[in-house]
Amino acid sequence: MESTRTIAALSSAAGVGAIAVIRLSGPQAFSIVEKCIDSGRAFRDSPARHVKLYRFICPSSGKPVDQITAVKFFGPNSFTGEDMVELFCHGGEIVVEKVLSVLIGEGAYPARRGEFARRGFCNNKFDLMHAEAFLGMIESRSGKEYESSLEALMGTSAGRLVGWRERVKALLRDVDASIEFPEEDDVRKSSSRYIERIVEIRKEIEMEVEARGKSHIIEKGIIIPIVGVANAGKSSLFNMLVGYERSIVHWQEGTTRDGVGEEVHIGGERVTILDTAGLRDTDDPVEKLGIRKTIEYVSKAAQVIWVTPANSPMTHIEESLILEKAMGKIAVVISKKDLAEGAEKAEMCGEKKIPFIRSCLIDKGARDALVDFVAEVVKSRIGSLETSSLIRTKRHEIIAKRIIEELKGGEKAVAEGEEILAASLRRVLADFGELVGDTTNEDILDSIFSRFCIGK
Ligand SMILES: Nc1nc2c(ncn2[C@@H]2O[C@H](COP(=O)(O)OP(=O)(O)OP(=O)(O)O)[C@@H](O)[C@H]2O)c(=O)[nH]1
Ligand SMILES: [Mg+2]
Repeated sequence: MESTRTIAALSSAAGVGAIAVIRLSGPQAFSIVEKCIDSGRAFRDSPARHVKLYRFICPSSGKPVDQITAVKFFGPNSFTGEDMVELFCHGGEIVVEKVLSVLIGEGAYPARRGEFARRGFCNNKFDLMHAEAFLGMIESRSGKEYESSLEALMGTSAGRLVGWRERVKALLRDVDASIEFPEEDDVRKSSSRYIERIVEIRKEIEMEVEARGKSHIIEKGIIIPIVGVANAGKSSLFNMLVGYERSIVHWQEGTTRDGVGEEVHIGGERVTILDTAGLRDTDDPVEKLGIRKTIEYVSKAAQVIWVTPANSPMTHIEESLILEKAMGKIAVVISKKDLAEGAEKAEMCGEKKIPFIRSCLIDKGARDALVDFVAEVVKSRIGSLETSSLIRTKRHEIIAKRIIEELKGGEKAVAEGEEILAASLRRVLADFGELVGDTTNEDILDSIFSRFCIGK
C-alpha cells in the first residue's frame, strides 16, 4: 500500500541557506528518525510539537552527520494526518543530501511532488480548493495573487461555496418532496420560487467568474505601455524604470519602432513595462506598423503611461489617440521639465484629475520619484480590479462555468418537469463536489498535485 510508505523530502528551497527543513510522514516517521539520533531515547520521549536539539548520526557507521533540531507531530494532528517529523538541519547542499540519504537508507522513500499535500487531502485534513490555495500561496508573484490565496487559505472565501452548495441541496430537497407528495400546498408554493432561487445562485457564481476574468490580468502581470509622441522621452523613462539601458535613446524621432517589454516588480506587484513606437505622421512603413501596435496597446491595456514633453504644446495626435482612447486609465509623465515648465499640461491633468508627475528623464536622480509615482499608479489600478478569491484557477473556472450552464438548464427544466429539474440539480451538486475534491478522479488529482513542489 502506497500510503503506508514513509516518505521524506527537503521541504525548504533547494540551494544554500542557514537552515533546511526536511519532512518525513508515515507510520515509520518517528522510528526512522529515532534510529538516526545518537540519543534516540530523548527523541522517543519528546512530546508532540516540542523542539529539541539532537546529534544526527549515520546509524550504520555511528558517525555524526549534523546537529539538528526536530519536531514530532502525531497523526492525525499533522499536515498530512499521519505521524510526521520536521527536521531542521544546516542548509548546505551536501548536508541536506547526507541527512536525506541516511533517512532513505533507514527505510524512508523519497516523496513525490505534492505527496505530503495529497496525503493531507486524502486524510480529509483540507479540501482540494484549500490544497490549491497552498499552491497559490507558494506561486503568487503579486500582492493581489497573494491576497486571494491567503483568503482561500484562511477559509474566508470557502463560506460562499458552502452556502451555494447548501442552497442547491435545500432546493433539491424541496423538489424531491414535491415529486413525492405532489398535493401538498406549501410544497407547491415553494415550487413557484424554484426559478427565483436558481437565478439568485447562478448570478452570484457568474459574478465570481467575471471577477476571475480580471484576475487573469494580474496573474500574467499587468502590462503597462509607455506611449506618447516621438521623442517625448518614452525610452528614457522605460530604461529608468527597468533599471538599465534596455532601449535605444536618441535625439532622432522614430527611434523606437517595436514594442519592447520588460518585467519588473513595482510597488509589490509584477508589472510588464512596454516601450512603444512614438506617435507621429510618418511615411516609413515599419514605423507605421509600430504606431499601429502602439494604438492597439492604448486601447487594450488596463493602465497606460503617457509621456509628454513640457517644452511643446499638446498635439492633435496626443489628443485623439491617447487622451480620448485611454481616459480613466492614464497616468502622465511630463518630461523635459529642465527645458520648460509644462504648466499648461500640468493644469490640464489637474482639471481632468489625471495623476501626473513632472520630471527630467535625463537626470538619474529622478528615478526614485518616478518609480514611486508608477508604484502608486499600479497599486491603485490593481486595487481597483475586483478579483475572485474563490475561482482562482482554470480548473475552478471550467467547473464554475459548467455549474452556471447546468443552473440555466435547471431554470428551463422547471417548466419541463420536476424530475428533470432534480436531475439537473444533482449534476450541479456533483460539480460542486468536484470543485472541493469530493468526487474528483485520480487523474485530476495527479495533475493538480504534480504541480506542487517536492516536499509540499
Ligand atoms: N533635456 C531633456 N532631454 C530629454 C528628456 N527626456 C528625454 N530626453 C532626450 O530626448 C531624446 C529622445 O528621448 P527618447 O527617450 O529616445 O524618446 P522616445 O520618446 O523614446 O522617442 P522615440 O522612440 O523616437 O519615439 C533623447 O535625446 C533624450 O536624451 C528630458 O527630460 N530632458
Ligand atoms: Mg523610444
